[in-house]
Amino acid sequence: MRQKLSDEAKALALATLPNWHLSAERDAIERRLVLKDFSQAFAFMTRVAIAAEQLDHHPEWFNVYRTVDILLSTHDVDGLSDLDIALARRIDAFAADFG
Ligand code: HBI
Repeated sequence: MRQKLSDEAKALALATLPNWHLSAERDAIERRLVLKDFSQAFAFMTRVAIAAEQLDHHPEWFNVYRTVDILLSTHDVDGLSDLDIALARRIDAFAADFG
């Protein structure tokens, strides 16, 4: 069973995820990415989708043209879990590939 992250664990994790911030509305983390164009944004999203399937953990996201807004939270615990942190790290690695 997934465990919900404590406030301390959240703070420690976020200290290592400088591109992410806590959502104002939910127990979640958010990041906005702006890619070079729509094609790059969709290619990025495709890589994230494959990682999400591998982790069996999926983002809540919104894409308009070259911008991708991502929110990560764990439905099963109605909050943040270590899977959100793991997926955030994978997302940051993909983002770095797109420059
Ligand atoms: N993705 N963000 C998120 N949160 C979940 O709880 C979750 C998921 N993807 C798949 C998944 N849970 C399944 O493991 C469960 O719905 C069975």
